[in-house]
Amino acid sequence: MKTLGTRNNFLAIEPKYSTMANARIAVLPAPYERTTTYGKGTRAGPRAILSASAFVEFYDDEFDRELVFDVGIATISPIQFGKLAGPKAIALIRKQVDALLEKGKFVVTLGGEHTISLAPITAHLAKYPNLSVLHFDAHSDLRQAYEGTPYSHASVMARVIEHLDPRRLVQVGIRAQCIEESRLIKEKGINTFFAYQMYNGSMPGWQDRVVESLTEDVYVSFDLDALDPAILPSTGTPEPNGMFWPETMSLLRKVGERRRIVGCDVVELAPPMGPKHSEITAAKLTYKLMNYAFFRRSG
Ligand SMILES: [Mn+2]
Repeated sequence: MKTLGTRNNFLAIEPKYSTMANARIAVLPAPYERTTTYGKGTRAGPRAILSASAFVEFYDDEFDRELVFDVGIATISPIQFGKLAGPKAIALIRKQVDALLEKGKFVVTLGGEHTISLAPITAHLAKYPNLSVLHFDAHSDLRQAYEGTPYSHASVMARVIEHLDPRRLVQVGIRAQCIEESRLIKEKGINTFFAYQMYNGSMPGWQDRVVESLTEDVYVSFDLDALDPAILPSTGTPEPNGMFWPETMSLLRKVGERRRIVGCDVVELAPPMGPKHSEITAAKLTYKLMNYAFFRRSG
């Protein structure tokens, strides 16, 4: 598998820490965009995260650690989708994630639209049967189909629960959905933490309740529109009443402390939709996710 060099890879890392042989973490850019609805541009998301990551510090103050030099991070060449769409595109990503998992890598997939998450989630589920999915999003993404396709960014979690016990899907930051999605959440016992509950005081200790809802092995699927548009405006479908940085970090820290994060994705950055600081925030979030995942591990 081809990897990107220092000038283009995640964090702009020299080869000593960024070749496949030297890296425990693999970043897989999947610039797939077919079904975005409001704002376009998620196909430029992975490249923008990689470019911005050159300005993220190697050193993490919270952990007093330069994770990149402890474990190494390789960035795979972006997947070329050509005309592939829907299940064929998902299969292409799945093949790459499977190959990386087989090599023992911790895989971080960068979208692209949220549809891509189906591939790494099912790949991790095959390796970790006890998996639960921690899904950060403004939207529950549980529509059976959207604008005629079941492989839509608005339907990705409806596809996921065809493979995963719906009670093992834990959603946070949710604040925009249709009534059918709301009914499905109740009917299937999906663990959805709505933004209004997180913020109106009706659910004290919601962060601990999120962690308690998770099994030991956790996959984190992070749609960047979970964050408030004030801190990350560049997404295809921004929604008010989103999550802010400190609570996002403290929740991820709790998950890293009490569970095992086995893989993650960061999706839905749409650079043309807003200012540059979104890109830095997305890149920093991606590195923080790695730090929380390796919280209890030396390598
Ligand atoms: Mn979303």
